[in-house]
Amino acid sequence: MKRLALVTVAAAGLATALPAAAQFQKPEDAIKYRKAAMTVMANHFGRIAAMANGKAPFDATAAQGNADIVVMMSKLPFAGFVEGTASGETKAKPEIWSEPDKFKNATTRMQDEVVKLNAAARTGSLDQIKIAVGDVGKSCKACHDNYRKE
Ligand code: ASC
Repeated sequence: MKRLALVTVAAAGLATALPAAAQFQKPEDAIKYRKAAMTVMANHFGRIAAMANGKAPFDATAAQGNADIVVMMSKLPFAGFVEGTASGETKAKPEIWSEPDKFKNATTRMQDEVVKLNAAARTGSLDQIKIAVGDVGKSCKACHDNYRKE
């Protein structure tokens, strides 16, 4: 049992350490993966945004749970932006690969903002959440404006 646990932990560590490209059999798989991760992230962010915008009743516990999911999901999409995935069923702009440092900065900004949203959710203050939701939204938009086709 102990050995099995060790093997499982080792396997999980290896899986996360593998280069992103090795995780996808085909370019389409990477595109599907990143879109799926974005979809789940947007859905759970949207549930908090709905509370912030008065479109859903404020539920502090639900806001916290959704923020946890957003933080986790925010780490995932970018492994899917592997070389050779600028065409196909994607709105990704070629600038993602021609200016990787700028793209990375934009993704890091979003990841930082969702961590702040999670902290705001933990205060239980809707006012704090409203501010953080606005900042997260701006970080989503900034990246989409530069790196996503219409
Ligand atoms: C969302 C969502 C986005 C961002 C963006 C903010 O809820 O799905 O892509 O916010 O619309 O401008």
